[in-house]
Amino acid sequence: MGGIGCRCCRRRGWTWLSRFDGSIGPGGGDETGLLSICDPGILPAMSDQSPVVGIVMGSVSDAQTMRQCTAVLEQLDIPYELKVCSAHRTPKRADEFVSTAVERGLKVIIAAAGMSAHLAGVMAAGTHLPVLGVPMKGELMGGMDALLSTCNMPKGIPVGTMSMGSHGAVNAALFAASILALSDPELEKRLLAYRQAQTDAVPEYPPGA
Ligand code: RP5
Repeated sequence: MGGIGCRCCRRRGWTWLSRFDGSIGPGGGDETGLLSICDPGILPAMSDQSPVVGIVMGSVSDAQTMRQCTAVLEQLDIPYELKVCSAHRTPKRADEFVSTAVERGLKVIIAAAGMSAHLAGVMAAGTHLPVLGVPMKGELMGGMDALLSTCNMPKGIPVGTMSMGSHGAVNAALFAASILALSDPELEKRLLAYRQAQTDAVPEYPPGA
C-alpha cells in the first residue's frame, strides 16, 4: 500500500477541512494545496476509520467540484480516501489504486473526470466493486464528451453514471451512501435523516408569496 499516497480518511471537524476549503481556488484548483493534504506524512494522525469509499479524480482541476462529494460523505460520517489518478497521464497510479481497492477495504469507488479520458471506465475494468462516474463539465462541449463516455459503457463492465458537475458529485456521495446503508443500519438512519432534513428545508411557498 506504499504507493497509495493519500489515504485520507476524513470526517467532520478535522482541522484539515479548513485547509482543503482554503486551498482549492475557484476555476481550477491549487495543486500545491491539494497535494499537501495528501502528504502521507500528515495522514496517520487523521485517520481513525478505514475508508470505505475511494474517490479518484482525473486532475487537480476537478477537486473543487468534488469537494461537494466529500462534504456529503463527511455529513454522513462515511470515511473515504481521495486521490488524483489520471487514466491517461498516470495510468500506473490509476491501476495501483483500483487493483488494491478491495484489499484496502473499499466498498465503492467514485471516479470523476472531464473530457473523454474515461477514468470511471478504467476503474470499472479493474474491479468488481461498484463504480460511480461523475462527468466533469470541462472546457469542451459543455461536458457532453465526459457524460457520453461515462454513461455509454459497452455491456459487461458497468459504470453508474451520475449527472454532470456538482450535482453528480453530490449524488455520487448519496448513491454510495445508499449502497453502504444496505449493510449498515446506523448509516441507513443517517441517510434517512439527511433525506428528511432535505425535505423539511423545502418551503411550501416561495418567499413573498
Ligand atoms: C481530465 O481532463 C480531468 O479529469 C479534467 O477534468 C480534464 C482537464 O484536466 P486538466 O487539463 O485541468 O488537468 O483528465
